[in-house]
Amino acid sequence: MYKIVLLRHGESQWNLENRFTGWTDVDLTEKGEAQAREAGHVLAKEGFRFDIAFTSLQTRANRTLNLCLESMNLSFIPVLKSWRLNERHYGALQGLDKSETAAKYGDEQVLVWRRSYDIPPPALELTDERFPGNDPRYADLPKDDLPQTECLKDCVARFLPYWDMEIKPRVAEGKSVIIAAHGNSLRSLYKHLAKVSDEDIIGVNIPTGMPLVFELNEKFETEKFYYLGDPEAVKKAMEAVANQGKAK
Ligand code: DG2
Repeated sequence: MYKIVLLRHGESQWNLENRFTGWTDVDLTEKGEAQAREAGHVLAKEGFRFDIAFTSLQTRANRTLNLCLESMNLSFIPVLKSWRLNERHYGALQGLDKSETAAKYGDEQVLVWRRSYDIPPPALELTDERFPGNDPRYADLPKDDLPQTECLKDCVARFLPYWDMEIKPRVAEGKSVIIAAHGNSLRSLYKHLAKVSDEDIIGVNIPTGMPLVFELNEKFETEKFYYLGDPEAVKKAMEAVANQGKAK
């Protein structure tokens, strides 16, 4: 039996401001930092101990991981970072207020952009300063891998090879793994591990800073999955995420 932990970063500045973030590199709020430390405390209390960690190339996930590991006295473990764990690219929506966008285009349209499996938000122009090709951290990526927008299907397509090639083999050799990433990049892995259909993934919302444990058998099939922490608080946090895309 293998156990892996998925952790969405703590509240970011743009989560607080309710803006579409995607590949925009925003930092954690103070509340987000506290959530990250608290996640570490909860994990330690539940007896978790990690051998290796994986995260994106984005500050909010990197810092969440560091703060979480620090509060577990595990700052020394190896951390592997990849753009493949980055948040789904939100295209031309990046920077816009989610509620204002819903007021302008309708709740239904925003739900499609946020949660549909295969309909991407409007794409960025290559000349747009938000295009990842303008960010030196992605300088080594092949041009074709640099997104102008992504739907969840695109995110699954880039995340799963990394899961198969880098993360899964470590788990199989007995390493205890934590993955600190983002709402939608983690929904990609969630969909795969929990075998969620393209239709049902629309209803899955992952809250910030709450450790999500997957228990897998030797065939890497999910036996069960659950959040650590108060179930009521988890439920409320999931609903709050769902409601972020509604007009006020
Ligand atoms: C959020 C997710 O990403 O937003 O890109 O706005 O997890 O990095 O804060 P994260 C964003 P929703 O898809 O839940 O609107």
